[in-house]
Amino acid sequence: MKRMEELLSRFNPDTGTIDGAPTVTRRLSDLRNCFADERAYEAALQQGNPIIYTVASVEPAAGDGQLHYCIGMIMPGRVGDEYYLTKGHLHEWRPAAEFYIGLRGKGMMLLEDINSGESRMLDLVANSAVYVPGFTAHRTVNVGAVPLVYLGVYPAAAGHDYRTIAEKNFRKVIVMRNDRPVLMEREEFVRGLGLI
Ligand code: S6P
Ligand code: ZN
Repeated sequence: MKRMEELLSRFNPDTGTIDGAPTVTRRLSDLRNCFADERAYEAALQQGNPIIYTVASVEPAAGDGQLHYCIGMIMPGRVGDEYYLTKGHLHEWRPAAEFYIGLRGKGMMLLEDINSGESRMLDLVANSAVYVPGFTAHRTVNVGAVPLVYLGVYPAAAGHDYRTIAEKNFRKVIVMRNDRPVLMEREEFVRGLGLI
C-alpha cells in the first residue's frame, strides 16, 4: 500500500494550492502569441507583468494506468476583449482524455478537435465538470470577476504538447461582447481589429 501522503491530498480552492505540490506560475510575458490581439497584448505588457494563472500539480507515479492531477487558478482580467487564458495544449499522447471539475469562479473551456477542426465552448463553474476527449486541444479562460479555480485529472502518460498550439494557435477565440463571452473565429476577430 502506498504511503498516506500519496493517497490523500488537501487543497485550498481559495489559493489554488495543494499541500506539498509544486506550483507553476504563468505571467503575461509567458503568454506571447496566445492572445489574438497582439496590439492589446503589447500595450498590456507595457503596464506590467501580472500573474495570469498558476497550476499546482500532483504526479504520484508514472506509467500506464496511473493518474496525475492539478489545480489551476486563473485570475480575472482581459487583454483587450480576450479573457485571461491558459496557453492551451494537446496531449503529447493524443488519445489521452482529461476531466476538469470547476471549484470556484466562472470559466469556460475552449475545445478543438484536431481531426475535424470543430470547436466548442463549455461552461466551467462550481459543481460542473467538462470531459475533454482525446485528440482535443484545450484552453481554459476566466470569464468572471473572481479567480477561476478548477481541478484537472489526466493520465500520467498524457504529457503536454504546447508546440503545436504555439505554431497554429486555436481557430477560435473567446471574447467579451456586450459583457458576455462569445466564441468567434480568430481570423474574423483579428480582422475586426484591423490587424490583418
Ligand atoms: C494538464 C491539464 C492542466 C493544464 C492547466 C494549465 O493536462 O490540462 O493541468 O496544464 O490547466 O494549462 P496549460 O495549457 O498552460 O497547460
Ligand atoms: Zn491537458
